[in-house]
Formats: sequence, C-alpha cells, structure tokens
Amino acid sequence: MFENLSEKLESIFKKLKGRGVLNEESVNVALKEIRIALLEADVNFKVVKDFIEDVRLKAIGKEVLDSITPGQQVVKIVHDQLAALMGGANTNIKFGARIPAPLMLVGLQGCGKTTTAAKLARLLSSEKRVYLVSADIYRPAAMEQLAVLGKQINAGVFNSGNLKDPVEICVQAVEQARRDGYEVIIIDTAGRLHIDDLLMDELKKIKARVNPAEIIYVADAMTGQDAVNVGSKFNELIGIDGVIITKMDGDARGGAALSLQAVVGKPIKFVGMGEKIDALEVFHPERMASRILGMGDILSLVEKAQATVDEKTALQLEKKIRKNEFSLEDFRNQLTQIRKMGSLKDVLGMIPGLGKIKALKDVEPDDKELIKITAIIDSMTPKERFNYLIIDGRRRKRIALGSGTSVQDVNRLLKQYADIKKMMKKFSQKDGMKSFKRNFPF
Ligand SMILES: Nc1nc2c(ncn2[C@@H]2O[C@H](COP(=O)(O)OP(=O)(O)OP(=O)(O)O)[C@@H](O)[C@H]2O)c(=O)[nH]1
Ligand SMILES: [Mg+2]
Repeated sequence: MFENLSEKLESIFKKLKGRGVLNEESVNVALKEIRIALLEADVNFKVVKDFIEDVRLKAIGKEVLDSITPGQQVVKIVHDQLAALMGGANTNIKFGARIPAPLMLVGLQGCGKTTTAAKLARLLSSEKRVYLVSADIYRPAAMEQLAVLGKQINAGVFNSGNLKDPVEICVQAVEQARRDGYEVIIIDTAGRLHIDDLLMDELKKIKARVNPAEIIYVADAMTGQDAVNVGSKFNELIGIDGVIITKMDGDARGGAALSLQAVVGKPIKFVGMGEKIDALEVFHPERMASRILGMGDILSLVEKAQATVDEKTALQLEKKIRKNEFSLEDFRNQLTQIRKMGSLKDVLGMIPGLGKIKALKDVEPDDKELIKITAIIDSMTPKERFNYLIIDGRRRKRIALGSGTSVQDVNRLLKQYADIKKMMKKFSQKDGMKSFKRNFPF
C-alpha cells in the first residue's frame, strides 16, 4: 500500500535537504513534484490542487526551526496536511438510542461488504452484542457466506428461511435481533457491478423501513477514483454516514483513501487490511499520513524541535505572568499563536476552572477580528502596550483612528485584555502554574 507514493515523496524530500531557508523557489520545485506523485497515486485532481495550495501557503516564508533542515520542515507540513486531508470529522460510529442499532453496509459487487460485515461484528463484539443479516438474495451462497463467517466469530446470524424480499428480510431480522437482546445489527446488502436503479430502489426501501443508525459505504481501495465516484453517487442517492476502505493491504495506489473524505465529505471509519476476519482497523488519519510518508524519525524530530520552541515561549510567558507583565503585545502574540492551534475556548477549557470564566467566551477571534485586534494593538505606542491603564479617552480615539476601527472596538479589546490579565493574576497566585504551563503550550 502506498509504496510508490512513499518512495516518490521520500526522494523529493531528499532533494530539499541542506538548503538553508524555506524559500519560494525550492518549495515550488518540491511542490511540483509532489503534485505529480499524488496524481500518479490516483488522487482526485481537484483534491491535489487544493492540497498543493495549502502546503504552499504553510511552507513558504515559514521560519525553519533550529536544529532541523528545511526539507524536514516540509515533510512535517506535508504530513500534517495529508492527515487533515483524510481526517477531521468524527470517525466513531453513532449507534443512536435505539436498540438494536441497525448499521447498513452498501457498495458495489465484490468490494468486501460481506467480509467487512463479519469483521466489523467481530470488532464491535468486545463492547456490544452484534447480530448479522444478509439481504443478498441474488448471489447464490451469499447468505451462506455470511453464516459461515458469523459462526467463526460467534455472532448471531439471521436465518431468513423462506423469505424472498430483501426489505422484508431486514425488517424481520431487526425484530428478531430485538427479541434476542442484540444491541447492534449489521445489514449486509447485495452488490451490483454498477449503480443501477434497481439496487438503489432496494437500498432506499431498506433504509426507509429499517432507519439505520448509520449507512456505511464500503469502498474497494483497488478501484481508485471509481470508488470515490461511486461513493459520491451512493451519498447523493441514499446518503451515507461514513466509509470503510477495504483491500488496503493490496497494491492500491492510495488515491481512494486520499480523496474520499475530501470529495464525498464523509469520514473514513475503518480500513480493511486483509482477507482474514481480524484484518479491520480503526482509521487514524495521522497514522495513515505517517505510513504514507514513512518518515517517522523525521516527524518526531520536528515535533521535538517544535516542543522545545513551545517550551521556551511558555517559560517566558510564565515569567511575565508571574511578574504581572503580560502586555498587550503578548496578548496579540498569544492570540495569533492560538489561531494556529485551534479554538481558544478549547485550549482554555482544558485548564481546570478556566473554561468557565465568562470573559473568555468573548475572546474567540475569527480571522477578521484578529486582523482588527492586531491593527488596534499595532496603533498603540510601546508605552501604551506595556501599560494599558494610561490609555484614556483621547488615546482611545487616536488608536481607533489609526487602526481604522471604532472607539467601541478599542474599548472592547481593552476590556477583554483587562479581564484576562485579572484572571492570570489570580491564576498565578494559586498553585496552578504547573497545569497552566502544561495546558498553555504557546
Ligand atoms: N486483501 C483483502 N481482501 C479483501 C478485503 N476485504 C475483502 N476482501 C476480499 O474481497 C473479496 C470479496 O469480498 P466480499 O466480502 O465477498 O465482497 P462483497 O462486497 O460482499 O461482494 P458481493 O456480495 O458479491 O457484492 C473476497 O475474496 C474477500 O476475501 C481486504 O481488506 N483485503
Ligand atoms: Mg456480499
């Protein structure tokens, strides 16, 4: 899996070695090659385009950390961007409140639905009582296949007896599962060579009668962009909640895994890594990105370098807070830092007791607001930035004028800053500095 792509990327990054700065030219050369490597890996062209732009924005002009090379820095940026490309959304299965929770697997013929149904039952069975049902009345031995797999993992399998209608089979199976006290029922549906109205109608009917907690699209990694296009179609026509990618152990080029989330907009939840019943893994975008890049050593090196920088800044910040010297300039710098890390509320929420402070709820700058705040603080004199108490009405007017904002904007900012300063003072007096440092890694 991904071998070709991994090798290509590695050789691209090797060429970046030893260049002193992350300048536009060397980044552009690397990006051109990364673009080709991704396209060759059968990644959707629009996904590739956006990906390259994102990496470009993050890479160009970026300060290279002490102790690592520009090439290593780019590896890290590409890694994080790959992880973002494949992840983001919640990958847990939502079972909902109903018992049993029906999970419905859909996909084209041979993509691995039946195998995956059994694998998933096995994986879930550590926490839930899982029942299986096959709605495939078309392929001879399809039901037998599921029954055999079910036996291997000691899961209950619905016996459809003389029933001939897939919808009726599913409805009855859910009833049976309820009677027998199962918590989850996995519905294995029939596949077709192509998406056709008959199949879709049948799936729609099953959906309407059973009301699945989740519909999961099973994608065969070997079919590349076809798997992505078919996934979009399934999503349009019946709606899917997530994806399981099978046959990732094969020599698939990786395009499906890298494009699905971006194109279909649904999270990849599991990956099939072999024919055996235990070859199903929870999908971790980060780990998958590391696997693709195959440069774990470089990644940890960069992370260490970043942590050192963070630690240095955190120490400086701590000193300032202790001495009650947290200036408006620090405030601006921290806000900018936090934007890089995610929501301020989330960061502060991790600190016991801090998340609840009301003043903080207002300090959630979006990009526009951040530009405003930066403009306001930039329009202050160094003296004002260090001691906000001298900023009287006249100065406020001047600052508003200079920054193209209003006096109300300036007032609001100063109030936020004052509130935070107050809170920090309280915090530094308590014995909370340790947890503050741990949770404020900027
Ligand atoms: N290598 C590998 N093979 C897999 C994986 N998942 C499924 N297969 C194989 O793919 C083939 C088809 O799997 P099935 O589970 O029967 O596929 P299906 O979607 O139920 O097929 P239909 O019911 O005919 O539509 C079988 O030979 C499986 O062993 C996987 O993750 N890795
Ligand atoms: Mg099947």
